[in-house]
Amino acid sequence: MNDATEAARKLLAKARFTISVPEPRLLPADGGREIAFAGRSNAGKSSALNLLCAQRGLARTSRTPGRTQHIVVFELDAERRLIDLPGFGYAKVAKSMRAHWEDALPEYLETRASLAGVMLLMDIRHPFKPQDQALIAWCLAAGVPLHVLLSKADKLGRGQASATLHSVNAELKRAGANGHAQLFSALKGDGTQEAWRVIAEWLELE
Ligand SMILES: Nc1nc2c(ncn2[C@@H]2O[C@H](COP(=O)(O)OP(=O)(O)OP(=O)(O)O)[C@@H](O)[C@H]2O)c(=O)[nH]1
Ligand SMILES: [Mg+2]
Repeated sequence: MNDATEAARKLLAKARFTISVPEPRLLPADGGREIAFAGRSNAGKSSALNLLCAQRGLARTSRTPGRTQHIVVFELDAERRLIDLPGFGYAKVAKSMRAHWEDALPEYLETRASLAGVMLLMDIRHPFKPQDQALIAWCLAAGVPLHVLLSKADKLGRGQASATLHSVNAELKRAGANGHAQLFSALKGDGTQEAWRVIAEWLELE
């Protein structure tokens, strides 16, 4: 583990629930640096946050998709935050709320000055759903760095997982995305080092 990775591991262990808000305009003041965890409902955003912060009960996880319907803020220190975004693409969430979020998300990506990067969670078995592609395009348009965690990598064999990683990275490159993908398993604890390295860079930890 290099120094930056270790600094990220230590800082994330200090993550504390701060506030949960229904829309971006109610977020804490737009200063310092924050990283948002985005992805389809059930992709594993909250599980990834819990693993990376080494705190089982930090973000609520569920077998029921659409659990996190608010924007949840976790403070790391006075200047740095992690954000658990509502999952997109969950059909059973009220239509009004879904439509609202579809407008609010690109606006958040475009206007949030403190947003240092987006961690996009994609289930390795179902990458690049239309909402993922939209998010990748919005990040690109807004100039926000992106890093993809291919979640639930434990669900595939090694060969299949690395073949998927390869093709996802080729697709990201083709799309001109400002970032690349890695394998991740919240269940097995795989992929933390690589994710912490990216987080350290985005949060400017030395
Ligand atoms: N096998 C396996 N299951 C996982 C992994 N990550 C998450 N899960 C499971 O997938 C389900 C959804 O995980 P969450 O972390 O709640 O997903 P989410 O993206 O936060 O979902 P929403 O809040 O509904 O948008 C839970 O049952 C998790 O236990 C993983 O790496 N491997
Ligand atoms: Mg969640």
